[in-house]
Amino acid sequence: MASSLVCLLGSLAIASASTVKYDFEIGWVTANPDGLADRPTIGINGQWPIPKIEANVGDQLIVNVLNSLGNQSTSLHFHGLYMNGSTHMDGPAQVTQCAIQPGSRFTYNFTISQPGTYWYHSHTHGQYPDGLRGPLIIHDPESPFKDRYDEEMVLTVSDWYHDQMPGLLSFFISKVNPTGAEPVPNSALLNETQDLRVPVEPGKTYLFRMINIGAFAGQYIWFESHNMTIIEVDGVYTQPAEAERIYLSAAQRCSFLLTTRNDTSENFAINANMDITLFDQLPGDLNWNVTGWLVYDSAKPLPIPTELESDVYDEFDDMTLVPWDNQALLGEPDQSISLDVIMDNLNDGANYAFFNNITYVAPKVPTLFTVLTSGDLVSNSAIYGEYTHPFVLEKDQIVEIIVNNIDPGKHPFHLHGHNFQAVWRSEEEAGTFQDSGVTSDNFTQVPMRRDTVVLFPNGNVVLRFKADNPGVWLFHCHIEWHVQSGLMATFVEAPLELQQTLAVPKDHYDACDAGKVPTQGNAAGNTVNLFDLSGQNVPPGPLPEGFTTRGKVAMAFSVLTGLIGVAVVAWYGFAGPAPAAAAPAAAPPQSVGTGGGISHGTLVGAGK
Ligand SMILES: *[C@@H]1O[C@H](CO)[C@@H](O)[C@H](O)[C@H]1NC(C)=O
Ligand SMILES: *[C@@H]1O[C@H](CO)[C@@H](O)[C@H](O)[C@H]1NC(C)=O
Ligand SMILES: *[C@@H]1O[C@H](CO)[C@@H](O)[C@H](O)[C@H]1NC(C)=O
Ligand SMILES: *[C@@H]1O[C@H](CO)[C@@H](O)[C@H](O)[C@H]1NC(C)=O
Ligand SMILES: *[C@@H]1O[C@H](CO)[C@@H](O)[C@H](O)[C@H]1NC(C)=O
Ligand SMILES: *[C@@H]1O[C@H](CO)[C@@H](O)[C@H](O)[C@H]1NC(C)=O
Ligand SMILES: *[C@@H]1O[C@H](CO)[C@@H](O)[C@H](O)[C@H]1NC(C)=O
Ligand SMILES: *[C@@H]1O[C@H](CO)[C@@H](O)[C@H](O)[C@H]1NC(C)=O
Ligand SMILES: *[C@@H]1O[C@H](CO)[C@@H](O)[C@H](O)[C@H]1NC(C)=O
Ligand SMILES: [Cu+2]
Repeated sequence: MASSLVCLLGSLAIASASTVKYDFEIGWVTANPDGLADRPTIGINGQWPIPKIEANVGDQLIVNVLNSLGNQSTSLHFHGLYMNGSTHMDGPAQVTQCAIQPGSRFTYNFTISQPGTYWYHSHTHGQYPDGLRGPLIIHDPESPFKDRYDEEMVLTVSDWYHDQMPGLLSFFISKVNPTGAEPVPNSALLNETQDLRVPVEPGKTYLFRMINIGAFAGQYIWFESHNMTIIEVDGVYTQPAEAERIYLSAAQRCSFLLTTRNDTSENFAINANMDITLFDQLPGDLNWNVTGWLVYDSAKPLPIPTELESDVYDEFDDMTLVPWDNQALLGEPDQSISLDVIMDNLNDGANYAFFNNITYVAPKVPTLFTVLTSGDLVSNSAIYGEYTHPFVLEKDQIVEIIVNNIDPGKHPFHLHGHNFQAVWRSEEEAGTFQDSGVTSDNFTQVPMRRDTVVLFPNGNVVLRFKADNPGVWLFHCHIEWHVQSGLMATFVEAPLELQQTLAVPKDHYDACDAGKVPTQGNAAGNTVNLFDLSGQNVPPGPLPEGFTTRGKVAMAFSVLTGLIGVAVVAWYGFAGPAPAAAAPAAAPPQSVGTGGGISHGTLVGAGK
């Protein structure tokens, strides 16, 4: 790994902030982490898994990227970092930068102001599940827990597909998949392998930094005969909390202390089990669990995991965590944004994800460049286009986001540029927040904070944060399928201040030139009348009035499925270009879910 540490200890009086530099050549390698299939995988400097990034609080991080993929553009997002003063380094393509074209170089350069457990991944066209995902650890010499452990370990969980994302996505968002059934992973991985042995010594305390770097599956994680003492979630220190089992959704992190036993007579299984309630169908050959081991004595056997006595996992409830700093509930919001999560079909027959009635479509001009070139109109949300779903936040407002899940699936919601207070989370099936009768009197007075929170099926969450970080920040579900099907909104925070203070380096403009992406004007690239959105990128049109909604399509398909006795995921062909003429047609099984899999849940295809 080509990384170097350059100490910039200029003056003796200044704390030892360093510049940490990584040179990353992103390219294709072959990997086979589950031993089942070699596949082209996106690596760095010829390696996969990709390197761990490490720095200290206060350091300046420089990541020089060379895109050697040849056939795909890319970008890097440093998940959970505030990017305070450096929103242009946040990574999402067409939001804060243009994608890095094949053969091009691009430098990420920013200062890190926060300690904790993070990760970095591609934020371009659903690419990270193809391998471009790795840990990012910010060490803290001042950690309140620094005297509580002997050693630290980084441990990831993830899911793995044998097929590449471009092909999976063109199936997922298409008329042959009208219920929007997500491709089911082929395997679960622990630290990107299925053969993880963690050597431990007796009578020691370890700090484990666990990260779910997967695309889709949440995972239940536990260490047999050992408890965990949670001390950090998503970069926020917590009051120590004991847990037997935790749940990490895609993108969540958790650090915990684990004290080893005093004797070395046995080794113990580490379990990471994918949450199969997320899957519409369960392929018969899927092993959705992965096992690793705490190895006290390598001469002793590695035990097989103990089966749970019931199918209830009873994981630790992260809403009960109390931040170490005891930050109180933020006051009544200056701006409250209510987002209803809906899945529905558009007139191309494919299934999309919506916040309210909008499915995200990237603008022609990256939103940040619209901020920088829109003069006096910068605070008018209309210029950012309808389908980026923009919300302009004023400097230092208290912002509240209410998310109502009008969908029977779990969704892990992530906010860029901040962590938020999770002030309320309902149980499953509670309906919308507005109809539930819950008020701010019910909110947690010292709320748990993190940057990714799980919203339960047909439930709701209420989040609050202070708009003290000028930038363009996405709010989205972190299931990569749902990112691609549009479950995303754009927060344009303190844009006037941004316009006045931000200097974007030349290589960012070069990336746009190389990709022929305009850097001026509104979302449609219009520079004269910024309210003229003609030519903006749009989603497919709505289904014709009176035409079957997704629910009806799903129901019809379920009935059909029942009749023909095939419990595979939806295959459905529209008879012609006019959806009104739709007629269900049998189609061959897809490559991801092997045909003949066990039907999981009540109605195949009805739930999503
Ligand atoms: C890109 O290149 C990789 C590695 O050669 C190949 O496996 C993959 O199919 C290509 N993808 C596309 C979309 O052309
Ligand atoms: C990184 O940014 C700082 C200013 O924030 C600048 O002084 C420095 O030259 C930049 N380094 C690189 C390698 O771009
Ligand atoms: C997991 O992988 C990381 C590299 O990404 C490595 O630093 C770490 O030591 C591994 N963890 C264990 C417990 O082996
Ligand atoms: C873990 O915690 C649970 C509940 O607090 C307790 O019942 C159990 O004995 C603990 N197990 C170990 C190995 O400490
Ligand atoms: C290990 O031994 C120490 C010192 O005798 C004791 O305090 C501790 O409780 C023991 N730990 C376990 C898990 O038995
Ligand atoms: C995964 O683990 C759970 C919990 O122990 C168990 O019920 C299930 O049968 C396991 N699945 C497989 C495929 O081994
Ligand atoms: C969403 O609804 C609002 C208000 O009803 C309407 O103004 C807007 O055009 C709709 N947007 C889309 C994408 O349909
Ligand atoms: C909300 O608070 C009210 C008043 O304290 C209480 O009666 C009600 O049960 C709470 N609702 C929920 C869902 O906890
Ligand atoms: C960003 O920096 C400003 C100025 O130092 C500070 O007031 C603000 O709290 C920071 N925001 C975040 C999210 O760290
Ligand atoms: Cu989702």
